[in-house]
Amino acid sequence: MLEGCVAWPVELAEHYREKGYWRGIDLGEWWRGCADEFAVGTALIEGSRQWSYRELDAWVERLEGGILEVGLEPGQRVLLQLPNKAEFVALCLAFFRIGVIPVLALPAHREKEIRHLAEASQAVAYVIPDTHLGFDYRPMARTVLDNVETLRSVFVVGEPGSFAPFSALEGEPRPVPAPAAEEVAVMLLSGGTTGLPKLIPRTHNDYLYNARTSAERAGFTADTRYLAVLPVAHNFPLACPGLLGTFDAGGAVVLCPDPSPDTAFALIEKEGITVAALIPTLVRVWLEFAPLTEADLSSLTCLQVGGARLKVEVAAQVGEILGCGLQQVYGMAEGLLCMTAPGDPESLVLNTQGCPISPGDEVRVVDDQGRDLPDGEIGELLVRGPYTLRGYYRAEEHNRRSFTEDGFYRSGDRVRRLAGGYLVVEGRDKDIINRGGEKVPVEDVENHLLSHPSVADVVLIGMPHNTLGECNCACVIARGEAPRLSELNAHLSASGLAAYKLLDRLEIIDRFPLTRLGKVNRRQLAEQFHARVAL
Ligand code: OOB
Repeated sequence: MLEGCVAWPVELAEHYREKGYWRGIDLGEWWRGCADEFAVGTALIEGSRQWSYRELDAWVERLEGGILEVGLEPGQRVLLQLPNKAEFVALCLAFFRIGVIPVLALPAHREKEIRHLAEASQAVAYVIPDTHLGFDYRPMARTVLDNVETLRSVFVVGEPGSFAPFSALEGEPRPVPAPAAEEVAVMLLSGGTTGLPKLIPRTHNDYLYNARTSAERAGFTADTRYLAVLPVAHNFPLACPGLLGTFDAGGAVVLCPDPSPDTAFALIEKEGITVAALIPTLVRVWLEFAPLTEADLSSLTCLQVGGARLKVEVAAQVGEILGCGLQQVYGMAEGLLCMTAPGDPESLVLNTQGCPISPGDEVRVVDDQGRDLPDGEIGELLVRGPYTLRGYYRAEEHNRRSFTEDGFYRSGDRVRRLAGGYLVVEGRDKDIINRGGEKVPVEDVENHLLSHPSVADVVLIGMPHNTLGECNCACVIARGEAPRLSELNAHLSASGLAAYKLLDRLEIIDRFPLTRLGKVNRRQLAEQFHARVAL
């Protein structure tokens, strides 16, 4: 396995192979199999562009040729930051086939995150759109290119400016040696509990199993028409079951350029969409607009919801208002996926986040001392299994804290297990704010706020929010005159932070409550302000 990654122990790997979880084929070979089997079926639709499996495969082959011609090699990392465009899909498949490893940045990431990702992955190339949602990625790419030593080239989908156009990655098809199924296929990003995102290496074996098994749990078939609403660089719409799961079943993927109900509802009618995946924040917006739309949403049979806890009251409205089934999805880029199934009793679908998709998933719920708890009690979820990482990329020290000695990943999520294995996510221990599904690492934002001259000290807490679930609230001890919210946000933007990390609220206080050890008592601070909001 790529240096800097942690492989599964030999016996466990053997076990996963024996059980048939790992099929020993790489994602390139898998895709070729899909292209052969579903040949003339529709694979991908983006706006007025459309590809059958065979047509998409022909494009992937041209890209393979071009990628090798520009000198990219198996095992090298390429930072990919594209919105929901067909180029993202074709390029990923071509990279999978060659063994070049895409590092999947989100379109919302800005200079700070991108530089970190390029450095941490030692990326040699960076692929961007020209502009997206009013942001020009090219000046940012210039700064990143100038500052990251390993980075040699930038490719642009759209108007390239001073960089290479995307078409430079297209060439003559040529034979390519297949990567090993045990090798890293893609790097995903962690929500990040300490500062900036960590890189999660996912292998061909494990990611294919992830996509296929979740597609089976969701009942995907060749009739599935999947609408990719969330940014496809995220694990949920990419492989849970998402794009890859839809391809595995021979269905069609429709790329949605933005998640607004206007755009999405029109596409549901036009393309006869059967499944879409959303975060809870968007579910609320869709439920609000569905009664007002003239679009026919009757083709929709299932809405998959995950990324943050879905309130029971909202869950109950999905069937009533959208007239489709609900499937709860509790997942993480690190691996473990839990889902409810289409035929599950309503009480489980509304109240739980499902059960693990694989019999190979070993889930433990433990107390503060790491002792296993009986069903029904709340504790931290630890997990080990055929598609859960064994270590972040090049992060030895962090790995010592994030994994038990016998390789269980400490999720930082607080869950309760019901008899039968269904899980309810009750909260979390880790220092992130789940802002409507987008994960905000508090330490990262705090560090940037500390560099503002009017901030003597700061603690970032998650504040309850009606639509987002949680929002970002900075509790600041001021130095001299108290800073204003707009001033701090301007400072964060100027530092190059993604927009979802900006502050929604600011509270100026005199001192922080402390624990008996003298550390800031974050929980008490949060409770103090939650109580105030509730007043
Ligand atoms: C998904 O992946 P990430 O890596 O962005 O975030 C993972 C974290 C989990 O550890 C948990 O804290 C939270 O997001 N989460 C949920 C949840 N799904 C994720 N919390 C409550 N209820 C849920 N249903 O967010 C992700 C990856 C694959 C599929 C779906 C979501």
